[in-house]
Amino acid sequence: MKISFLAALSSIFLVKVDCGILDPRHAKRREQISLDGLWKFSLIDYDGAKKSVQASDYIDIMAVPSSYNDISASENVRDHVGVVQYQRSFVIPSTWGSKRIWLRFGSVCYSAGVYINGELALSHEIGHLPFVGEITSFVKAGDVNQIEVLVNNTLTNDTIPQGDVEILTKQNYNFDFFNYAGIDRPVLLYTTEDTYINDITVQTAIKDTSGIISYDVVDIFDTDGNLLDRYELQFGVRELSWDSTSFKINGKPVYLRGFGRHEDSDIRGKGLDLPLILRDYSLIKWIGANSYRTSHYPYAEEIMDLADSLGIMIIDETPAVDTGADLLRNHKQSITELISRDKNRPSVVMWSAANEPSTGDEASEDYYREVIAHLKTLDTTRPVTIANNVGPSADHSGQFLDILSFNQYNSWYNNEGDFDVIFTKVLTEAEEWHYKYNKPVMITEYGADTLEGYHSLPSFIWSEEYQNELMSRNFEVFDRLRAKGWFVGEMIWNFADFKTRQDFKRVGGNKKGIFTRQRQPKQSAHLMRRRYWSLAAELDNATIPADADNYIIGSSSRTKKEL
Ligand code: BDP
Repeated sequence: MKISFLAALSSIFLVKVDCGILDPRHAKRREQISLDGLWKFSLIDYDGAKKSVQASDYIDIMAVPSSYNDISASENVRDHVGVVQYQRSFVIPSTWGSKRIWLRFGSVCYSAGVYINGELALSHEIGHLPFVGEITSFVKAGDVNQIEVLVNNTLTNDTIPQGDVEILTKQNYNFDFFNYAGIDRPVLLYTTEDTYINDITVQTAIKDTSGIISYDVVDIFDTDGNLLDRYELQFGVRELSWDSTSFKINGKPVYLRGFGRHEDSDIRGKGLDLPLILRDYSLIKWIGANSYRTSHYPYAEEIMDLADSLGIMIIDETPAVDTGADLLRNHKQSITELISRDKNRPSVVMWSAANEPSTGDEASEDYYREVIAHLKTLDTTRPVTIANNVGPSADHSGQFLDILSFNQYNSWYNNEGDFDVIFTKVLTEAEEWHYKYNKPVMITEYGADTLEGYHSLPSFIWSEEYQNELMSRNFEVFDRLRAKGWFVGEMIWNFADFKTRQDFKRVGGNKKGIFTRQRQPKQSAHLMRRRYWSLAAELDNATIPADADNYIIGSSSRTKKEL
């Protein structure tokens, strides 16, 4: 098949698909076939021809789910700009002949055109979000079928996030994480009857000591009483509220202690990796955090399911990172798809409409009025924020938000080596946000790049000691702010080191993690563990784990019996 690069670039795949949509794995009457595994893979040149496969270049097989960039040994694959093609065959059982057949992708980055037996069946743009479509008329039941997926990673001024293509082989972007691409999340075929459950909305509240659950769909039966579809939805009973000084869950003020994170790891990039996900949650529990932000895009449904069941609070962010005020259509669409996917999740306690957008521009006032109004038409039960790096005096977005979040990199991108600036700068900015808009405030990013194993006394930039000192100076001002009664959370940048584009400022990626990319602790993780558990003890009555502090002299958090 010959593919027009320009057609793919402008995403003119015209087939409508449902977005958001219930995850079929929780449906109890549907048959399912996973298409995860090894697919044939090729790069498509900008003129539409398949690139020739050199033996030394790459293998023409790709794992699904995974990002394709770091699997191959070739920079042609890693740095490819434009379209790649995935192909495989699958068998539809003959028993599916009487059913409706659907195909669902957890996420394809950035846009996808899906061909079944040579015909365009589905298309979608915007990465990190699921899409599904009916393919009954495209497949042959009881026979072998072919699927091809064209994936385009090109970012332009209209995509979310934005980028620009300098020449046809060079993609530029400003955001600070590698532009991984591919079929990053699972691919599933499944069946329904003619009548099926398309959507469910559950809302919960607390009245006195009772939980109230409202929902608008149950099982579906035909006229003879046969069960046609059943969906089991995990939900939690809780009520969120907020005012000018606090953010509350079930009437109790919450203080968020967590991280900004990334979906990122060696080899698989942003591809779904269940062992990694479990390791991350194990570390989040170990360190005593209660929350994180899905910086800077929606994370896999498997990650969100675990947050729901493990009781971790999420600030759920759209893919608008470092964006200008000129991509309204896609920005609103990403919010629609994100909320339809995550609206029933108890873990999601706040929406983040963007990270570090240009809210200092005058045009951003009308832009964010419209973006937030759109978000509020979809959900009013959760507060909305933006992680801002434009100071409050220049900002035009705070008037539309419920909670004000800011990112500040003192003693890193300014005043290197001088920790004394931290206290005043953080205090001043937080107060300015609060007094300008009379709303609760939190910090969503602060931190320092740190090379694990590099030690320096006195502390020196990039050393483990420097990261610790910078954190500890921030903790001091956070505590002063907490005492003011309207500071509702702290999130360090970042949970773990992660890959970025090639850049002289980055040594093997962004190293602001308190864990390494392999998910081992830097010295700072132990410091953070003592802080987060101390906050948990003070605010939530939690018991600090016995091993949070080593015994030194005279006192210990271990009980006498253990000693
Ligand atoms: C912030 C961005 C984040 C970057 C971080 C950094 O929100 O994506 O990775 O800076 O520079 O401005 O480490």
